[in-house]
Amino acid sequence: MDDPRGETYLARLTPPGKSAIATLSLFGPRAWEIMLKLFKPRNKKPLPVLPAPGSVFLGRLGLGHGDEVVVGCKTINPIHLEIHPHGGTQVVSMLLEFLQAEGATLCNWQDFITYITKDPLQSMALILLNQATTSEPSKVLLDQFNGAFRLWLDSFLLYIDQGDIKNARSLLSDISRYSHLSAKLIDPWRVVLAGPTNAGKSSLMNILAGYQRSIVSEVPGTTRDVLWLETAIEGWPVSFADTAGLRISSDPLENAGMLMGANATEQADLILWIQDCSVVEIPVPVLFHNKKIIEVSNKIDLDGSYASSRQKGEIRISALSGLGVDELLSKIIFELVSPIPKPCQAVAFHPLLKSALEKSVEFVDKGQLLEVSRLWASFLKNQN
Ligand SMILES: Nc1nc2c(ncn2[C@@H]2O[C@H](COP(=O)(O)OP(=O)(O)OP(=O)(O)O)[C@@H](O)[C@H]2O)c(=O)[nH]1
Ligand SMILES: [Mg+2]
Repeated sequence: MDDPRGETYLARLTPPGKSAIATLSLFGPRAWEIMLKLFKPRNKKPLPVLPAPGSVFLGRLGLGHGDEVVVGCKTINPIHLEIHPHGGTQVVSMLLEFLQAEGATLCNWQDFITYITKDPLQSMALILLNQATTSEPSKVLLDQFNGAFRLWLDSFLLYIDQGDIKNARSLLSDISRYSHLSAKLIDPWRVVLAGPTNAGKSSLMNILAGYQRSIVSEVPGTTRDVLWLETAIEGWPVSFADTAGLRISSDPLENAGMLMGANATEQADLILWIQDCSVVEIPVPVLFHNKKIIEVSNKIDLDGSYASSRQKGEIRISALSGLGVDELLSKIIFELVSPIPKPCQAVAFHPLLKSALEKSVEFVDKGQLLEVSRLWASFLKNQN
């Protein structure tokens, strides 16, 4: 996005710390003028008055002290350069100082992205993309960065302009199917392991972790604190919480643990209600009735005859052998993520976009089409 103040911005795009090379970027009307002052090509040929987009120069950046760098020109209108010096922290600091002394304004990479990206929706997607930790959200965000949401919005606003409520509604209902993803592309879903004492919650936690995250013992009431494990299932980010087993207890510490577990379930997107299939079944507590729940029968290795009395919707596992755990993981993803967007599907990839969509639905339902156009115009303006 062109900066109305005509500033030339400078940012370090690689993270602080030591590395073989670093990447700095200069963007704005004075970017090349600054290079002409500070950069001397190794081949001694004079630099062009303006660089061609895609051209690359090897030379020395700095008057007096300096570093050998590669400078690449990405665009010329406006001028956008990338500079690759050696990656030592002091070298990078020195070069940033030289560039600032010539008038470049240093900013962080998030702000820099908003300056260099023409479409605010694209910069929102790019910032999230840089924070995504697992593969599937990254694919969704890449699609939005490449224009999936923008394409949807342009078509939607065209229908709104034309007063075509039927098609506008159909686009809204299509994209709303994926609104559950809007807050979950960066932050993991929270899944709480709850159930009676000794049911095997901590054993399941350890199988999910692949190491001993929780203490397992045959003594009921072993787990007290809430223990979190952040992991990925089928490429989606999920945090599991192992909690204290539920039972009537006179031990204040155990009761405190149960309370912490109950608090964790308040924030949960999904609860695994885990039971030992070889003992009497305990119904799901009323506390969890407003939550998504998967009922899990554990220890199926203990009682072969019980396998035939499988309940509808119940997943049967052995946290000891791992039997049934893959099926459980698939069910978790189905409950949390489905419908999973197909490639190039437009998704409201940020909670702010989800709110704007919900407002659009309200306005369309009331026939206030002008308000829809205003809403999106002001939304896009505020993102700049
Ligand atoms: N045979 C069998 N034993 C299991 C299985 N899962 C857990 N156990 C055993 O059951 C006992 C309790 O397991 P934990 O994982 O500590 O149970 P928990 O639900 O975390 O218990 P609390 O923390 O006390 O609430 C341990 O002796 C485990 O080895 C299983 O699938 N099969
Ligand atoms: Mg436990």
